[in-house]
Amino acid sequence: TFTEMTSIRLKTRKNSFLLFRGELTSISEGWRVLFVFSFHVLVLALNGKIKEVGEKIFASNGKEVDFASALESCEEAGGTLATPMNEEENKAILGIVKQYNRYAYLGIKECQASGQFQCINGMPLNYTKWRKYEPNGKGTEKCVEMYTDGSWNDRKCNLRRLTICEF
Ligand SMILES: [Ca+2]
Repeated sequence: TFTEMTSIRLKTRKNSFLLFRGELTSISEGWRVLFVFSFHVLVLALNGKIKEVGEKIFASNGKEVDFASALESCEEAGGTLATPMNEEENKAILGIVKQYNRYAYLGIKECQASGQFQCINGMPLNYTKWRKYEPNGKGTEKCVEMYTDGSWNDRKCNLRRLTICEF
């Protein structure tokens, strides 16, 4: 038998998704059961404010809040803060930033001491899009915002920035 954590997304109708998260376990040959731990309906009828890239969906609730609140609202919805892992994902997030014309916090934070930035899930940053001369906070700017040209800036975490989640 095997068990893996998974999430299954069903697109129900235009701009609406059902998101199941749980444990996929094989019970006998050819049969698997999904034990669902969480279930969310993402009803995002927002006229193109959802972007699908590969396995990810990016979406905004349009709210501007500090980093901790943005992360919390994404997690409550069954996702996390948008974290671009490549140019294509960065462009998709940028599309939302441009629609709202607001800077957005990304799911990236500076480590406690090292001056290194990493994804909020602890994964290393293999893709970055720093604006010239950034990051420049030298430990005083622990969060990362996306500008309206798609480039990144390390920034304090207590500002109000557009919430963009990934699912
Ligand atoms: Ca900076």
